[in-house]
Amino acid sequence: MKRRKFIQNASLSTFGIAVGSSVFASEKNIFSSEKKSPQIETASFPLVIATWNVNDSTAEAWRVLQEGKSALDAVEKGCMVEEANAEGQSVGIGGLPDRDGNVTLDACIMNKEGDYGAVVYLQNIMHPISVARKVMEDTPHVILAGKGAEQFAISEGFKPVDLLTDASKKAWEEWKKTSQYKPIINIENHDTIGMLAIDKNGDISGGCTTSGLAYKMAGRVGDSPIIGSGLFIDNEIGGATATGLGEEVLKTVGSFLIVELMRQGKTPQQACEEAIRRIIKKSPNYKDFQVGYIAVNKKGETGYYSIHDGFWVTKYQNDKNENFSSDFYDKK
Ligand code: SD4
Repeated sequence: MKRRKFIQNASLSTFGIAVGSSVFASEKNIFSSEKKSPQIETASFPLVIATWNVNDSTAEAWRVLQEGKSALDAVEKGCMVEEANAEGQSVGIGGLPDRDGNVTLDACIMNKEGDYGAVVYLQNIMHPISVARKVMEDTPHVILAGKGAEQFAISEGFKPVDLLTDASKKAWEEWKKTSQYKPIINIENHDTIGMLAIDKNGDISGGCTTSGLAYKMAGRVGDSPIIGSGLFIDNEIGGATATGLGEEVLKTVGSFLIVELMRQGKTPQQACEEAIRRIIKKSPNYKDFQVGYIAVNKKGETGYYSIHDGFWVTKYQNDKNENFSSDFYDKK
């Protein structure tokens, strides 16, 4: 079943809870429908955790980690799987376009040294995560935007491609009939892939890649490529990444907040919950939008939390690639 479809169809599952200083999560493997023991200690690495049901991506990242490569290599390769998946309508090729019919991509990557690279409003390039890595490693800058980012990518050997697939074009044409812009919880394209990995040396890196909100205004950039908002890594402490309505994540600098809360002693779960509460406090209209966070600390403990039901994460750890339904704030 396609991921988006699955998210829409997913029935209520069991939900994660944080206990003491370790994170335990109740879980359900959606692909085998096998029920697991409700409380499983999650700390250990290497590990990969990503937003949404992206088992192929986490499997690729895991494969890279098993070769002994770095967490940075793992998140890049893992994110690339979704970027190349033309059926995924929120990342890379096949992403839903902006109001004018242009597919514009945002991505960023952070390594264990705290270096960061990003591309925003990138068009015609299939792998923004790799371009972001090149920005980080091969330029004196941290963010390249639009035409400049595209020219840089081409100069680095990336091939231009048409990112608008027939399916996404059709969806956009359908949308144009009403041109109503209203984010719909869990359906309005909340499939951005944010990925965190810890390699065998215990070093942490992260990546985040998206086509942003469907039918956004031309020129709109979300949280995903912005350091501290869509992603933040501090190799001494841990990492966090976000999905959902980017404007809300940006206003609360969510991923940085989570890492700082972990620095102060909170578990990844507690930190994700606090970051969601900050959004709730600020935005009385939180019922109308979704945000989900995932986090990992240096020990390999993980956490995830969202405003509403319907947020899923994928984790590859201890040789198991599994999907987890996130606990959430709005219990009605
Ligand atoms: C954005 N946070 O551009 C992204 C959207 C998202 O799945 O998460 N989509 O605001």
